[in-house]
Amino acid sequence: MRKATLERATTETTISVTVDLDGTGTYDCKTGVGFFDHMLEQLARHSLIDITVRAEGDLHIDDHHTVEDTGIALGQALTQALGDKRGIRRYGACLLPMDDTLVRAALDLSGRPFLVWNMDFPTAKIGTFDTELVREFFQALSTHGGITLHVDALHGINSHHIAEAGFKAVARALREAVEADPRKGDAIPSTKGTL
Ligand SMILES: [Mn+2]
Repeated sequence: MRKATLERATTETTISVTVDLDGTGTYDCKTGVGFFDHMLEQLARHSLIDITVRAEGDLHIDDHHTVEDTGIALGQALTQALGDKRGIRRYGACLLPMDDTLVRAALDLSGRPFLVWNMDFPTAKIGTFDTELVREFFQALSTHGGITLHVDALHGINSHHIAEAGFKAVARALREAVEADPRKGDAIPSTKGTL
């Protein structure tokens, strides 16, 4: 069963995350940050990974710790659920349009965290949400999920669309990468024999 449940508590946040890589994209995400919940729901829906998140963070300061630590916990849960990565496709990519916006995501479940981030937001905020936190989330996900992740906005004039297309593009790429490749059987998809 490619599932994981993880609890993470610090002085700043208390987070529990459950993922099921072989899900149907169901979600139940409550972080206290409305826009972020909306983004996590996109991540689940379009990756077909079932995701449950409960986060209680120091929102009286700002959303930063809650968003970053949720990325850490989700990354750790992904790593745990993937195990030794036997039989997966490993790579995924997606070119995702959303109205004015076009985002490209490409990723490798390499075990080597690396983020290449080329997303410019025309506004500093989406409602009350700081747009710079989108990068913070994906940096944490990449680091703790062992993901080489490239995300580029090729076009985009609306910050909500750019953020949402980013989450959807990564979700679609993730869906492909975690999927079983029927031609691979039980093989680990690396000539090194380990990922
Ligand atoms: Mn939206």
